[in-house]
Amino acid sequence: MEKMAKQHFVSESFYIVSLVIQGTILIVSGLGTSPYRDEHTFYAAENRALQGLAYATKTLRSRVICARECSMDERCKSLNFNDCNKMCELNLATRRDHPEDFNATQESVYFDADENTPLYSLADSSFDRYRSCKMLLDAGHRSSGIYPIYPEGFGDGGLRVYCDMETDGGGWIVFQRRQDGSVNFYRNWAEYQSGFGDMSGEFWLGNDNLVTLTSDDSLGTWELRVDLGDWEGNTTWAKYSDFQISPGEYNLTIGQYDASSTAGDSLAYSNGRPFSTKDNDNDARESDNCAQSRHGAWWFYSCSHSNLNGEYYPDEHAAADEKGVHWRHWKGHSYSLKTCQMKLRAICLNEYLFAN
Ligand SMILES: [Ca+2]
Repeated sequence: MEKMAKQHFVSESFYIVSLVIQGTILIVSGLGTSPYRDEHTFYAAENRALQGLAYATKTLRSRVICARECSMDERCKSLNFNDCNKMCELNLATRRDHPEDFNATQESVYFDADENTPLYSLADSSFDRYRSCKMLLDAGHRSSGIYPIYPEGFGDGGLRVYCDMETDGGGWIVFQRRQDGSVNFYRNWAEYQSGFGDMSGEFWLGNDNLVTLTSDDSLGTWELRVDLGDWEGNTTWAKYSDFQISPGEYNLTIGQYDASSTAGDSLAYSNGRPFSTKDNDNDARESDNCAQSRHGAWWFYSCSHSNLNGEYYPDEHAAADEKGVHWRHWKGHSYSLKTCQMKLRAICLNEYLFAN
């Protein structure tokens, strides 16, 4: 009773729905013109899903709207809603019918008409396996460092990653770091594919890992952040929405450049481009192999405005001809940076995408 919210929605069919939410209970009641049952009460089990029994799947903006869909269909016996990707699944059965398919699933909530269902809720902190650095952070892990995560596609072994729990709210999976030149980054396709280096120092997490991570849309979408440092101790950053690396030639996709970024946008020029290494020339310059002439591996076009996998130089002046670790819109193409990190973070789809 302590937390009571009452909302009214008018749908396309003038079906008026009154919703009362009290903790884990959701009451959907139809008024007047509804041809269906007048009132439905749904009970929630947080971090649960009934798997493999959906007859309909749709993207809806909230669990309330998902529950309304269920209440309007005689076939619907229960529902799952993913708070991140806003996926609503209407199920033909309940957890009682199929206890073996009623699983612990982070970011998901399950509803049915059984008042005992809330007893099956799981707290975020009850999971011993987390699917992203962001979920680790939300469960109370606040120190940056190496953690195992278990996203879709990595199986029981999971993936070891370095989580940055401090920068910009934390929850970042770091996938590239340069800081002292201790690791050679002028490497071939197979090495960039599988990754190399030392995760507590300089490293590349691997293109195949980036493909698998960014294809897991149950976590929402991915944002990309680049942190840069010069030889005078100055730092800057750039952030992009909708980061994805595709299978095959590891094409880069980035969405919006965050306008509050301070580094300038030196990656838009590479948007959509395949990855190139010294032994795999996928750039758009016929007479040249950008990865060879720039001593790096990047999403080269003809060639690029950045190359954070370039040659590491002991100071800013040593790099001529774009060979260094550079980000053109901050320091120009012949300034080789002292430090850089590239990281990605899962974010739930923004509410504004679904706003009326
Ligand atoms: Ca070429």
